[in-house]
Amino acid sequence: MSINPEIIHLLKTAQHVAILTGAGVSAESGVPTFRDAFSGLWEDFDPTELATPEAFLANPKMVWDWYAMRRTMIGEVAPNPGHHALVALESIVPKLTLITQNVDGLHQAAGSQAVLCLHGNLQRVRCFSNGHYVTEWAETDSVPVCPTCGDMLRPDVVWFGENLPVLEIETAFAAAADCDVFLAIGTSALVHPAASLPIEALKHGNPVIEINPEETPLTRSATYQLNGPSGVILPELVAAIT
Ligand code: BV8
Repeated sequence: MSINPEIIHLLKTAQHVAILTGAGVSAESGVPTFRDAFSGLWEDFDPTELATPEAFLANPKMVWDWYAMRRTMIGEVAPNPGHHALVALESIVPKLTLITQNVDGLHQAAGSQAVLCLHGNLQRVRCFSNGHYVTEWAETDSVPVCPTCGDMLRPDVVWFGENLPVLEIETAFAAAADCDVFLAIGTSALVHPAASLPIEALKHGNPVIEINPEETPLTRSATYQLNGPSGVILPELVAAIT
C-alpha cells in the first residue's frame, strides 16, 4: 500500500512517538482478539463477562480454566512482523513510548524494551487478595492456592471494574500529551481509560494515526487512518522511514 507522504514526514521528523496497541496487533500471530469469538469451548462466552472479579468469585474454576487455556495458547504463538516492526521503530526514533492493552507478552517476546502494560500480563499469576506472586503451581480440579497465604490464585491482569496500574496509566497519558505523533494500532478504541489516550493526544494538538482494517469510534477523530493489518502496514511504514 502507498503510504501518505505526510505520515512518513511525521514519523521521520518526530522526536517522540507514542504508540497504543490492542489485540489486533496479535491477531496475525493467531491470538483471537476480544471482538473475535474465542474458539471451541469458550466461543459462547463474552470475554468482558469472564474478565471480571465478580465472574471469578462466582465461578473461580471456570475463569481460572479460561486463562489457563489462553496461557497455553500464548505459549504456542510467536510475535508477528508487526511486533518486530515496532522493535525496529524503537531503534529509529529518538524516543518511543510503547503502551499496550495486550496481556500476551508478545511485544516483550519480540524484543521491545520498555513496554507500558496497562492491563497486566497473562503469564504472571498472583493470589487474589494479597498480591503474592507465584511462578509455579499444581493444576488440580479446583483453583490453585497461594503457598504463602492460602488464598486463591488469579492471573495478574486488570479485570473490568478494576483500576489500572497508576504508574503505567499516568506515564501513558503524559506520553500522549507530550508526543509529536500518536499511533493507535489494532484497537477497537472501546475500552477505557486506554481509549482516551489518542483523544488526549488530539487535545494537545498531536496528530493521531490509526492502523486498523476496520473503522472504530476513533476513526472519525483520527488525523490519518491506515486501513489494513498491522503485520503488513507496520513493516512498510518502517521501511518507508528508514
Ligand atoms: C477502570 C485484561 C476504574 C483481561 C482487559 C469510561 C467510559 C466507558 C467505560 C468505562 C470507562 N471507565 C471505565 C469503564 C469500564 C470499563 C470499560 O471500558 N468497559 C468497556 C467494555 C466499555 N473499563 C474498566 O473497567 C477498566 N478499569 O477504568 O478502572 C474503574 C474502577 C471501578 C469501576 C469503574 C471504573 C479496566 C479495563 C481493562 C479490562 N481488561 N484485559 C483479559 O485480557 O482477560 S481489556 C481487554 O479488552 C483487552 O486487554 C483489550 O484491552 C480489550 C479489548 O480491546 P482491544 O485490545 O481493542 O481488542 P478488540 O478485540 O476490542 O479489538 C481488536 C481490534 O483490532 C479491532 O478494532 C479489529 O478491527 C482490529 N484488528 C483485527 N485484526 C487486525 C486488527 N488491527 C490491526 N491488524 C490486524 N491484523
